[in-house]
Amino acid sequence: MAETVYVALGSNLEQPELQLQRAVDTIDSSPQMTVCGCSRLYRSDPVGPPGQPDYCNAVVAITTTLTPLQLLDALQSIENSHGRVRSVRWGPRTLDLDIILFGNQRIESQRLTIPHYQMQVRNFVLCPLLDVAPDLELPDGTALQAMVDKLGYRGLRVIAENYPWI
Ligand code: ROI
Repeated sequence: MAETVYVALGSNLEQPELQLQRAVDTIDSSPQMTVCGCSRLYRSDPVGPPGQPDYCNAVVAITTTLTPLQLLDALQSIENSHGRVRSVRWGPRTLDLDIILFGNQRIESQRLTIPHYQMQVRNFVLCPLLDVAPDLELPDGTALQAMVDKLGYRGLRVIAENYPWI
């Protein structure tokens, strides 16, 4: 059965806008994933260690018949093919692709926690998610809109309205 999945994208190195654009192009050209919605493109103040460049953030909705772990593998191979090197925790990165919601499932495994464990406190995830899923409720019944109302858009700027962003 195909599930609707939301994936958050982030980059703050090597032309972040281009990194996110190319990542969505790659996801969409994969036979196992179909992009069915795309947020606006945001620039955001870095959360984490200071002194790193601003980020670009976005969220895509996809449908897929892959299992959560198969999807994680597919997204990690896109991260790697885009030159991602995992180094400093919370440090700068070329491309981050995080599964934030997988249908209505809750998953707690060694490799995967869904809903994503920090999405509730990250407006650079929640605000773009609201663009693609304005009526969304989390598996625990919380309305996304209420979470966005709580956090606000502080530190976020919309830099492109519609995909393709560049
Ligand atoms: N900060 C912002 N603004 N956007 C991100 O995508 C992002 N990703 C991260 C950390 C380092 C936590 N900070 C971020 O992984």
